[in-house]
Amino acid sequence: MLQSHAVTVVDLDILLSDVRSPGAAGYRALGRLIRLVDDNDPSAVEIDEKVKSSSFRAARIGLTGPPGAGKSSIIASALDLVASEGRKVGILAVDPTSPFTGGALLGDRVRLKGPTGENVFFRSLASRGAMGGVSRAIWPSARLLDFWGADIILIETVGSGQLGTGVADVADLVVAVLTPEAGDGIQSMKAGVMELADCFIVNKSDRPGAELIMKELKLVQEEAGAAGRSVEAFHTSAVNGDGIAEAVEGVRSLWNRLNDAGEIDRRRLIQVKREVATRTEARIQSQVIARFGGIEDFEGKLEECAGRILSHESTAGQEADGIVANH
Ligand SMILES: Nc1nc2c(ncn2[C@@H]2O[C@H](COP(=O)(O)OP(=O)(O)OP(=O)(O)O)[C@@H](O)[C@H]2O)c(=O)[nH]1
Ligand SMILES: [Mg+2]
Repeated sequence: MLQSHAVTVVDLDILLSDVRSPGAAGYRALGRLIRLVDDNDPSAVEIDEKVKSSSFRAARIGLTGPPGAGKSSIIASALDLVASEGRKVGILAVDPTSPFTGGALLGDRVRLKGPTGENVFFRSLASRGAMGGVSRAIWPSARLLDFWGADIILIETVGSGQLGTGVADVADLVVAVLTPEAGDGIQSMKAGVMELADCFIVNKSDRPGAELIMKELKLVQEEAGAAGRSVEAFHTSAVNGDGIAEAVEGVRSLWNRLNDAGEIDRRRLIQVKREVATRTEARIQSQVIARFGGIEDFEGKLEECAGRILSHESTAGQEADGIVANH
């Protein structure tokens, strides 16, 4: 039997008012609403409509970097500071795939937090292959966190050689997390880092090689400086909390500086444009698929196209034009 997540209008209103209530009930309601938007449930459009007036309240900070760099550990360590100030923190982790912890580390820490747990909401989302490592659901999920009353939204994404480009489409500010082990990698990352990272955290500074990578970062900073951008770097050791307070303070004042300069507003304009463009593409794609009678028939059509292309009768561009013209 098909399982439906459909929620009636009345249920939605109850859920939304529960989100604003303190403690476990609010947490549970928020979790249910995020699941609905993540599943692209028919109610997702209405949920978004009902929470739109509180969007963009919280500062959105993206953390990206190679698998195992310590992104989750840094967040867990920073939570001790931020949540204890009575601020509400929402965390969205996209594809937490740590070979060490399978992404469980942060979820476990948040669950273990006890009373501060009420100020911290954690949720992982699958990227589903969308836009360079972030899920489309991340935008409405962030708006639900705004509605819940988050002061800060942390978005963790894995970035490989080039940084996870998608994170800049949802975050106001991007923090690149590196480790001493990344030594050789930094040259190859440079192009992506230059464009995307607002600041660096060199984590695992308890390990050998931290000095070397800081030196390499100096070069990156100088180049950025020549291009009129300043890129700060912090040393941390997330396992023992060293440098975390400085990094938190640094990121906080950077966000404030960007905000004062009108840069956060400018970036949010870009984020919203990206969301509309991404949603438009998805809409058109699903209309095309529906026009062909569903995903299986569309796959059949693609197979026909592939046959013609491989036998040199047509090109991929011509086939795509044909599909859209038929649409
Ligand atoms: N020595 C040392 N180990 C650390 C430090 N920070 C994190 N680790 C360890 O590195 C491993 C990976 O940490 P995570 O926080 O899961 O890394 P991540 O970047 O979130 O990993 P993914 O989500 O898979 O991309 C864990 O075993 C941590 O205990 C650090 O500062 N020093
Ligand atoms: Mg992680």
